[in-house]
Amino acid sequence: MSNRAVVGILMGSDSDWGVMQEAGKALQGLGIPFEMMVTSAHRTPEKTHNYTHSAVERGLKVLIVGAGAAAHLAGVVSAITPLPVIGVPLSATDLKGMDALLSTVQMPGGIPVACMAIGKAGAKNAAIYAARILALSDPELAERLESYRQEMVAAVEEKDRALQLQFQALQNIG
Ligand code: RP5
Repeated sequence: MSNRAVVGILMGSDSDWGVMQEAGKALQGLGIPFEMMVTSAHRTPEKTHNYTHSAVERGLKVLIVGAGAAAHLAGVVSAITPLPVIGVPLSATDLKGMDALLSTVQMPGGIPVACMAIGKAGAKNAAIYAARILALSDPELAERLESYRQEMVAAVEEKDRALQLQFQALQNIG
């Protein structure tokens, strides 16, 4: 894979970065070149339109879009581009992300947004989902994704081994 960005991470505000960096970390770990930008559907509509219109010709393949509150950014981006758009609803108001979740997930027919979970898990999964899309035409990336899955399996097995030791110790006390 060249160093040219194939994933664009957009977020509605710099206040989203604490969560959206999870997407960046996951892409980095999988060796996927990406770029990122703050742009808002409401506050900077022209910047959002210009970036999204040029996404395909600049070589981007997937867009990850995080926003909180009345989160229209992912939907607006999907309305402009033919690229797959993955939305990450973020907690930014007293509604703790439920507002953004409903705004992101309830897209009208014809303009899809693949909506992830609210918050950090959603940001991380957005990156892995993007990787799965890219892996359809990149066998080496598919192998790295499989290694990632195996690492998770090993980590869970390790946790279970530790739990079984504690369980045995508990029984011995009884
Ligand atoms: C949304 O409004 C942003 O995505 C952010 O989650 C939220 C609050 O933005 P700031 O007021 O912190 O800039 O558009």
